Amino acid sequence: KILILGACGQIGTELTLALRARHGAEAIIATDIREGQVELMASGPFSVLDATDFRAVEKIVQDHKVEEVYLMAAMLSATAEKSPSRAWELNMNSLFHVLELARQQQFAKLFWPSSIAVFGPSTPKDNTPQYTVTEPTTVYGISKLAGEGWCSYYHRKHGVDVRSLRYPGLISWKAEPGGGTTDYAVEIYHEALAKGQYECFLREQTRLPMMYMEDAIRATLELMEAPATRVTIRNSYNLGAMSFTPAEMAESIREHLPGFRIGYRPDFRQEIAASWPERIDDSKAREDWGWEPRYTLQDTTREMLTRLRDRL
Ligand code: VAH
Repeated sequence: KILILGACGQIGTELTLALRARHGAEAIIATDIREGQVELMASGPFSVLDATDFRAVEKIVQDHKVEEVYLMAAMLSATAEKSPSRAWELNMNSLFHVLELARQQQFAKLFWPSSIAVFGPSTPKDNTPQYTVTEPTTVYGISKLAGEGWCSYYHRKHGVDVRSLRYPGLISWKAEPGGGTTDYAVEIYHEALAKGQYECFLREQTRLPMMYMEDAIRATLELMEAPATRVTIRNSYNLGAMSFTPAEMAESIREHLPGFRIGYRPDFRQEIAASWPERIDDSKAREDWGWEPRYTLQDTTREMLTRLRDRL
């Protein structure tokens, strides 16, 4: 059985659906602090579960004889800046609980998402290497960097098979993103279809590493299914696909909606975005377990506009 904590989030929703397609609905125990969107809730068993409640997580692991855990519950960068202590508690205590259960051999394999947010202003921004300076300036980035250290520690000291990816900004249509700095890259499609225009909260030329959700889900499953001997990085793998600015994104939308207009009104999230890399070097993921992205910005824009139109 596979347990997903945070199954109703932007990644959790699609991860749950992909794992259910692969292993069967009953093999996946989906949990979150509250219910999620319709398709997810109709796809198989769901339980309300607080990922920071050790006894509750332990009980569900034991009751269902869970062998694998995906901890997708977290507070993202923008929201975390407004609630630092709650962000730290959610992001760290949930991780400690599952690392401890894995150390006690109550389950065998753990996935935990990190982020390009572990990099800061002192990190080289172009082709950011796997090994480089990591001085995050956001609450979220600090928690993700600390979490990477604990994952590596539990692997080295206790042999825990924990695997992690430094996701770039993720673009998806099935579930809304929640409180991220890269969420502009999702909102823009909704607004382009609804209003023909979008007011972006980042600057026109802010270049960020991004990825379409299909690629992110495939990377997660490929990493988790790789032989343990191929997984040589046990803090977290750099993972990349594309990099673009809001201006370039608007251009790709105008290929489908010629009249689309974009305006810029940077807010506090601009400072967060400006502290992150522009392009990621993910050669270690490519060497170790054969990572290869498939979606470009053009593919992403075509997919997003088509799917959102069909849903409207
Ligand atoms: C955020 N989507 O914006 C997340 C992610 C790299 C960005 O960590 O906080």
